[in-house]
Amino acid sequence: MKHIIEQVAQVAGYLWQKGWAERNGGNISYNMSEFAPALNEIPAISEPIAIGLSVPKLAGGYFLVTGTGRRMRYVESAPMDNMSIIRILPDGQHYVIVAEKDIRPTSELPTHLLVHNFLQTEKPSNKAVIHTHPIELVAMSHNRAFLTKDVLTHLLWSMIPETRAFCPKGLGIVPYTLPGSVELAQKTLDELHDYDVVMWEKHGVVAVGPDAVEAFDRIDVLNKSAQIYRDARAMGFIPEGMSTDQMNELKQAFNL
Ligand code: 2HA
Ligand code: ZN
Repeated sequence: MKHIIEQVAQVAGYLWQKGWAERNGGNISYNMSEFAPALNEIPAISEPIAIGLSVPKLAGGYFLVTGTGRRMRYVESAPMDNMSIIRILPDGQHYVIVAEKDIRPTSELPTHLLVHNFLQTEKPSNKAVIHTHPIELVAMSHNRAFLTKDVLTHLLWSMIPETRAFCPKGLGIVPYTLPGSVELAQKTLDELHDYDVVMWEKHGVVAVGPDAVEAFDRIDVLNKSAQIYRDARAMGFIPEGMSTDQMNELKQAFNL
């Protein structure tokens, strides 16, 4: 458990260093249900709180979650003053806080839990969910032409071979939706069937991964491509991008 808390704290620090986590921007959650036997012994320190939606597959499960209004830079320096561990109650519609302090979870909890509910059976090796505000990717979501399905995916893949190799499913797109809403959670889930990273138009991204570092890296490779695109445009030309032949060669060589 200590290792997981340390790793989530480390990744919170990366988000701040990248400039992706202004004020309280962004949030991280991690599925800690494997530690249920030990965590079951801990009494609740909050009353039952409604999730606002139903996550039946998570009943009895545990999640490490960054706190609402908390800053990523302080999640790094004082992890358990800025995160808590929650237990999902048997009804799948309420949770209680069990550790360490009564810190209320992120405003994006509906998305985090609905995504974990999906991962539980569809992508069980993925335990971490990150939401953050990567500057260049968010900037690109202000161009309507990039919001058509897979236009941005192919552009980003073509900027540098690593992006396709390490984010082989590309980038899903969710049209602008109110932050923290159940509607945003549901639309995110729809995209996660096909992608591991999803863009929230004019807001940020959500990524899943086996752990917090892997989820972070999926965003980082996509944003690196966005930076290369931006820099080429800033140098005064439209980047050529890798050719279709080069992309196909890569796909075969890396079995993508
Ligand atoms: O945690 O980023 O989307 C603050 C946010 C909400
Ligand atoms: Zn956000």
